[in-house]
Amino acid sequence: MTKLTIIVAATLTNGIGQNSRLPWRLAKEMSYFARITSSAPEGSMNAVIMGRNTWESIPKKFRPLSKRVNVVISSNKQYEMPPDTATVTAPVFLHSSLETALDRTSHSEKLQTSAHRSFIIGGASLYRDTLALPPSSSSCVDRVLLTRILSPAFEQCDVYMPDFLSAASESPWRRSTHEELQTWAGFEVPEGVQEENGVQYEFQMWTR
Ligand code: FOL
Repeated sequence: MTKLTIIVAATLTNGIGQNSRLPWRLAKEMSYFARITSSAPEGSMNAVIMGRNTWESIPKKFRPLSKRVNVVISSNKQYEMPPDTATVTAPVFLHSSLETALDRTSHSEKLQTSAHRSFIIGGASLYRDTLALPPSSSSCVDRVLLTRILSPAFEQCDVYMPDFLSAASESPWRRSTHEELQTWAGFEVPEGVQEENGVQYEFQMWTR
């Protein structure tokens, strides 16, 4: 049973992107993303699983995301990783479907051991596909690390994540306490409304 954690920053109307990039620039929020997805016990690594558009949206100097196993999904069998990936700073795997990606991430030959934690880092279609995995299947999303962007509204977003909190689900989502979030993260996470560049947001964790 592979447990998957979605990590996402989304507005109150679930906006996550605009013109193939993040609608905001929040340095501390991005450090939280980097720290939580990179934190793994000595000798192990987490996996960051993403769709092809998300891979291409990561600035070249940051991809592959360091200290994490990068798993990219593209149904286009001709898709080749951009050549800048030759600078092998972190392992990168390309898969043509979510099923094979999850399969290999949970018991990979190449990885030697399985990933410590597996994070789904977007985008919208990968969030949708993974949220739809039934709880009975071999992999399932049981946790969402949601950074809720409270204001401004960012109405110009052109990509939205599914409204997982309102969608009918066999098991309801419950918001963790801030203490539970910190315990799972393994480090101190700022509590309450944060502000950067005039943008207000809050770190939340939801489980089911
Ligand atoms: N989740 C949250 N909470 N915030 C995000 O910004 C976010 N972004 C994505 C997925 N989940 C998210 C997808 N987009 C980088 C860039 C875009 C991106 C994900 C990661 C990136 O460059 N990350 C670097 C940090 C660079 C820095 O410190 O500025 C990394 O090492 O993780």
